[in-house]
Amino acid sequence: GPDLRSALKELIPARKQELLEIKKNHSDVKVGDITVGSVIGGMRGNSSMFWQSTSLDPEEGIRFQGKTIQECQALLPSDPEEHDAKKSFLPESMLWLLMTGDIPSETQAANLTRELASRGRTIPKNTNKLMENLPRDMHPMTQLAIGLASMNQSSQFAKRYEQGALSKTDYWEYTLDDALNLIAALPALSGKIYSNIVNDGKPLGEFREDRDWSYNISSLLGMTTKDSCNRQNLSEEQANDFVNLMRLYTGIHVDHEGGNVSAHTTHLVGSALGDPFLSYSSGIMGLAGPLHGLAAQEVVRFLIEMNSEISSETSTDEIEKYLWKLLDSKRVVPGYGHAVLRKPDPRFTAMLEFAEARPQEFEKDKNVKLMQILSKIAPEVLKKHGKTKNPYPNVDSASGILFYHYGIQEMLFFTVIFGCSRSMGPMTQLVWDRIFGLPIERPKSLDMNALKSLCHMS
Ligand code: FCX
Repeated sequence: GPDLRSALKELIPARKQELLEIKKNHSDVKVGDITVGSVIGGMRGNSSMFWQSTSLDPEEGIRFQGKTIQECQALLPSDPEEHDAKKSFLPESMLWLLMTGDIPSETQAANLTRELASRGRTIPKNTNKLMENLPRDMHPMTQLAIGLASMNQSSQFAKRYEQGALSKTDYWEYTLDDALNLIAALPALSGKIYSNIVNDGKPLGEFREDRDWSYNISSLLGMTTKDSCNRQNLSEEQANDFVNLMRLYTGIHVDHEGGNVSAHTTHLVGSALGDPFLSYSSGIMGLAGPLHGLAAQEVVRFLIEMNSEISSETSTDEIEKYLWKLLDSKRVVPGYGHAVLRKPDPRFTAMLEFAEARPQEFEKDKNVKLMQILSKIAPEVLKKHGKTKNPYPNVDSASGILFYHYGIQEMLFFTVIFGCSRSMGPMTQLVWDRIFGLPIERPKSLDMNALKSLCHMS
């Protein structure tokens, strides 16, 4: 089958025609009413963004091109060399689905995997030098944002644009080139950051051009047995499981429709025709916020702390008491609740299933056990408490503690792994932004006088 670029080329005329028709004939159709509450309430419930490849259903959770996580798990190709029955699909397959709306064939997924590995083998010299010289104790997300922003020097889009040599219809091709280089560079960048933090900048593993993106992330974190330092002394099976955890995690964190901070920021910055590197570097800075990508580490701290205060992770009474104490002191239960979702997050369920499929590995881990038990107890307590609109676990409930289990225990680093994954949705959107020729984003803002006058206040 065709490669990604050719597949997109085939799709573009019809899709552009669709949007053109909507724009020409239906621009006056009303989407909804914007309330003052939404203007001062973070634009909640205000449908005002166009986003291609994912959407969030309050009941069902995230859908990738209309498909649930379970459907993706059943349909998307996994690594052909992986013979484990508990394997996860490749994030590369997901990228294909996001970009085209189609399930890739095994060959298409394998080719995209090779393409990313070949693009990611080296990162630009200046970026390397810069990363070498970053203070070892600099926040990992700052390091990632700096690394990505510095790659703007190699942006094909920026270069052609500056030369005035780019026609609007070609924007997307150079954007796609940059986007693929960006995604491909993330294993090396995140590996470099992790080695800065834990190994004084010395490499922890090797990049393999014949392996997949998640394998290379894992290897450069030192987490495979063959091509890395294996600081955690993982067995062959554990290392294999870790790569599968990485594939699962990075396969399902790619996107969460357009309005979340990292996706929206990337789109906004990109709408000023910033290149993919500058755009996603900004998205990464958004992801670094504690109300967004940093939540996973809160959960890990919370589980460890609770375990140190209760006599056993199976003691339901003590867990309930602990939760009430927390709620009575006006604190939140980390890893529970969601701004949009009203059911358990299917991403949480997928991570939980990963642990449940490996009982021997996790049965002695009291933090993972507590996470599992908590997911049954906390919703009941939160329902009784009666405040949160969604008493169920969100994705952050499970992800960090699984990484922690295998030995990635530098909590600030979790969000870097999130950042590797989250590149895929916003980069897909940026390519389509260029295909559609979407304009610069420029919502109207209102000052206090405008609000007061709308509310008939003097
Ligand atoms: N524990 C206790 N109280 C909670 C709660 C929780 N986990 N979640 C919500 N509430 C409370 C809110 O604090 C609010 O109380 P208030 O009326 O006194 O201000 C009330 O319930 C209503 O909030 P709600 O509408 O349900 O939730 P929001 O949309 O305002 O906020 C988040 C959503 C996710 C921020 C909220 O549920 C929360 O703080 N959860 C804990 C932190 C967390 O897990 N964050 C990860 C989020 C996520 F997965 C992501 O990355 O996007």
